Amino acid sequence: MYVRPRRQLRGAAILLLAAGLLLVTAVPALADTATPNNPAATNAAAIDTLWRAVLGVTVTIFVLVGGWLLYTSIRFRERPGDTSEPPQIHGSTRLEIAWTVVPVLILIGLAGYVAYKLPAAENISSSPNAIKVHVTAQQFTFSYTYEATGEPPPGSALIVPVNVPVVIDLTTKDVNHDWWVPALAPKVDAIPGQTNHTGFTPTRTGTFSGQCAEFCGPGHAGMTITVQVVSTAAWNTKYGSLHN
Ligand SMILES: [Cu+2]
Repeated sequence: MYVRPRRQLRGAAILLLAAGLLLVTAVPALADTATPNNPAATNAAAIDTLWRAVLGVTVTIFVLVGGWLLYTSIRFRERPGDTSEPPQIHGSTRLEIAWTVVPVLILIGLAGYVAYKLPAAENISSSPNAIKVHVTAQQFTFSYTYEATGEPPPGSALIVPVNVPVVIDLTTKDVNHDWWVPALAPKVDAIPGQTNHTGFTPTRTGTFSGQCAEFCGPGHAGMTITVQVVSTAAWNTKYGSLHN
């Protein structure tokens, strides 16, 4: 007679459950692999946290539903020689209410968490110490001017000090563009005749690259962005005159 591999199946179900739980709790350890960026600013960190929360919830649901589907299709499959009719069940009000209410509650929870985190992602500093930069987009470059001095940075990169909020005013000379450095700040459109705002507070030094994120013509692919976050010492000795 055929022996049902019940133990293995039960083991697999428990493993799947554990995998789901692990994904939720261990996500911070996977920050660099589970999300597109290793954030370098408070704003990007908030976006990253949101990403991981949504990913954690959805992956867990996928593993649980997919695992249950797999388990039941193996556990209750037709077996050779067994011609008996399985129990015929027509509807279950309780189950149907549950699978309607539970997803709605999950979505409300996620929406609430996003609404709670969004201000940190979009936060544009009103601090008087913030470094204000005018970013001008045109086919196919971004150029920068420090508001305090009207000076541009020495190269093509925007240079800012670490741990000081940066406030960006974004305009365009021609068509729509979009300033986006994923490790630092949310993307923001440059729209003709309008000044848009974004900002970020860098939390570590380094060179961070981005890209125009709005198709703007044949040179769009080459419309790159480089932001150099320098130490306070380097800023004070080398670049402070750009701002003060
Ligand atoms: Cu573009």
